[in-house]
Amino acid sequence: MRRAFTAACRRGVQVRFASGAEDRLFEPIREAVVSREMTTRYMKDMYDFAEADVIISGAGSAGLAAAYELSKHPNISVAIIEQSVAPGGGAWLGGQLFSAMIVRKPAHEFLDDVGVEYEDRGAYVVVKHAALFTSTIMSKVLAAPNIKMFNATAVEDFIVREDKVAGVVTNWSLVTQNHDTQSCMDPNVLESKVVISACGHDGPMGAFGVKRLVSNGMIEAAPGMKCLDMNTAEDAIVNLTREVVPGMIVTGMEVAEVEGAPRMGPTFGAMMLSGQKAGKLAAAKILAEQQAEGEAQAAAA
Ligand code: AHZ
Repeated sequence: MRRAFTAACRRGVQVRFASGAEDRLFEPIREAVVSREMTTRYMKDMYDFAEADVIISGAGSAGLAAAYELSKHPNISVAIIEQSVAPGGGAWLGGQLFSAMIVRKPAHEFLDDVGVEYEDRGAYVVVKHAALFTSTIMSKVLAAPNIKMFNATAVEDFIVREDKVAGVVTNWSLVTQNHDTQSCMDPNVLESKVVISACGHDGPMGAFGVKRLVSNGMIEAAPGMKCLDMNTAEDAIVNLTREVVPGMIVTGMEVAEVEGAPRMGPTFGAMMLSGQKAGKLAAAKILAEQQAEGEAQAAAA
């Protein structure tokens, strides 16, 4: 049976590849090896990132922009937690599921930095497909040695100590989605010095971070995004990107939710510059802490 299958496979092969073996294209491998390669790496990542410098919740355009900024700091460890199997949030398409991504200046400088081509239209630029931006920034973020993305994993809650956000509580997204149908399925935890919440506007999973701050009594309200006004919205989102409570910076459309700012609809510059600002704020905090720790160690020596 197996020999017949192998012969059929050989008959079906049209192209010769370099490996040279007569009866196969691919180098041999044991299934257990594949399993161990995946599981040991994943478990080591979970072990290493149980304490991260920065945790980014949500890998849409704002979360990825924050991660890209932090990729410039190899000594800052960054875990991205994305509830979806496919990271990227709403940035795979422009507005109303059209392809082009409109980016108002000066956010074209961020595109220059990431290396995304665009058509210059004066006050704004156009990326020919939003997926070009998202795939390019994601490839750079994922290749950065200091960054690990855990996708298909949801932030379900926060670690809060002395009124400071000190990490996230996570679960496999499929588990998170089934808390109502199963008895208690306890979560995992990752500690961090800073959490960047980039969960997008309200929706089935959106605005999770600020909604949890409200329900935990750490902020009074998240009034929700106001109606669309591109010109007001984009400046507001970037200007209001800040550490909302100690240990948690909010970026992207989640800023509109917590501040009651207008939405901008299908223009993405504010997501890029808000994410970049969140990354810079987080980096400044961590680098200051690292410097203080270094000085304390030097003084003790
Ligand atoms: O899956 C979500 C998405 O990828 C993820 N996310 C949400 N809740 C999560 C949770 N744990 C882990 N609890 C979670 N991940 O967060 C990501 C949010 O991406 P997004 O594209 O929705 O938000 P953004 O703020 O990066 O970009 C918004 C883009 C918009 S919406 C808009 C408008 O409606 O007017 N305009 C723009 C430019």
